[in-house]
Amino acid sequence: MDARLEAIRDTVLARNPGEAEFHQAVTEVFESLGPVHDRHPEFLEGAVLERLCEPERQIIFRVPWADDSGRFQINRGFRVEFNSALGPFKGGLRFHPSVNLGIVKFLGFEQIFKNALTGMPIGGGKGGSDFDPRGRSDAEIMRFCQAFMTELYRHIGEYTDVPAGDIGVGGREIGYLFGQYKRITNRYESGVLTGKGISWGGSLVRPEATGFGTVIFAEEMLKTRGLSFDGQRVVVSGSGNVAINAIAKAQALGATVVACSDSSGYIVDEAGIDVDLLRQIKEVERGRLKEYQARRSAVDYVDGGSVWDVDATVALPCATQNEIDGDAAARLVRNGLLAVGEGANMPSTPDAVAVFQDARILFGPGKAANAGGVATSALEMQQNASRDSWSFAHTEERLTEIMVGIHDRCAATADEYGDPGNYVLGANIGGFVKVADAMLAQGLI
Ligand code: NDP
Ligand code: 2IT
Repeated sequence: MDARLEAIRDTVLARNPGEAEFHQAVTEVFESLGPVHDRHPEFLEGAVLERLCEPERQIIFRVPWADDSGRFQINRGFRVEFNSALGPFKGGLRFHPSVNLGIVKFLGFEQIFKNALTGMPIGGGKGGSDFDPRGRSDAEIMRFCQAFMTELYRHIGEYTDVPAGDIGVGGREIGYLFGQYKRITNRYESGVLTGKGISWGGSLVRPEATGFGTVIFAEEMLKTRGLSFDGQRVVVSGSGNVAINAIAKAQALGATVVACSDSSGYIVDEAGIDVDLLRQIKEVERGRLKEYQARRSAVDYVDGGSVWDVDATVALPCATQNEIDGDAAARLVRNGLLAVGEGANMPSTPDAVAVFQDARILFGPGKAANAGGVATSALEMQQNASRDSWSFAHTEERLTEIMVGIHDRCAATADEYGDPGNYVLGANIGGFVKVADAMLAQGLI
């Protein structure tokens, strides 16, 4: 890392002790930015990096709610409003027991660059709670969401901060959150949340957008080597929103997706995953992946273990951060891997990224490859602002244009900085320069 940037990075780490994932995300971005600072001394003079690493505002709050037996439960809520240079803070809410400030800050930090890469007018933020939705009734989920919004509402708004979903937060939760926001504020402010239902201000394609977008991005990478998804053997991790839609799109493009996972285990279905069955189990019944095996022939279920033990030519990690380590990456590379498209945020450890890059694997980092979700959220905001709703075909066309655009910008930036094919460099520099220019133009804020 460039020595000037390393000194700034060390200060950031010392000021935010114990926030391991935030440290990892900051370090990874800084490693790309040395050459930009050679060309743009004004960024150092303007203390852009120091400002970027300090969120504009961080909100931590108590979320008190009552479970079905009447017992009082207390969770912790977070919203980190990281950077509003390009637009209102924008980013998802994660409900998962692992959520803490360091995780919310890593996600919010990544979101700044991701949102910049989309070319849409959105700043970066993220939030969530250590609430565990697993095993909770619908009524408990509703009461939790209402309690969460009872504090969050005062900090958000269509021109201020626009949350959406992430792990553990999908259409059901956004519905309860929106209902409570409307009740408290007495305003039908559609643009305050994205990922809404279609009949009340949502956008077609938003549910599919992240998974579809990741595959579109990976397809563009494959094209640079004269390849495509057609005929590829694909492994996807996770079996949530991003994973299911990535599987559907990859198979629509002619690939066979042979495996996917949840936090308990993974399935291997050599005939190609039956997406309708997977949706039925995960989205309709809210069941566990294990149930897939009993309902289809010739399927292996491996309890525990890592889905990255399954060979693939294309890997699409769509579960969570740091799920592929250096050893898993090396094994995949030895066994014929061509490309990785990160549907999740930061799923590859720094060691894994190094293995992929050293082996010249096509590697699409999350902040570029999974930007289709937030980009389509921005399309939802556009539709809300104009009180319009677009067709599936039109919205999907916009998503495709945006993903191809992000791919091409990352590739062009990597070329410009002398490291062709390095999408990590391209995404970090491309996102950073846009935000940095806007921050300088807006003065010392
Ligand atoms: P979901 O809650 O719909 O699904 C998450 C999936 O990942 C589940 O299968 C879950 O398994 C698995 N998973 C979650 N945490 C862990 C863990 N600690 N260990 C192993 N498996 C885990 O979330 P999404 O599909 O929305 O999100 C997946 C990833 O994509 C996240 O990294 C998210 O930040 C990222 N992302 C999401 C976007 C969106 O639009 N939703 C946009 C861009 C990125 P289990 O059910 O067993 O917990
Ligand atoms: O990580 C992400 O980009 C998301 N969870 C989606 C954010 C959004 O505002 O749609």
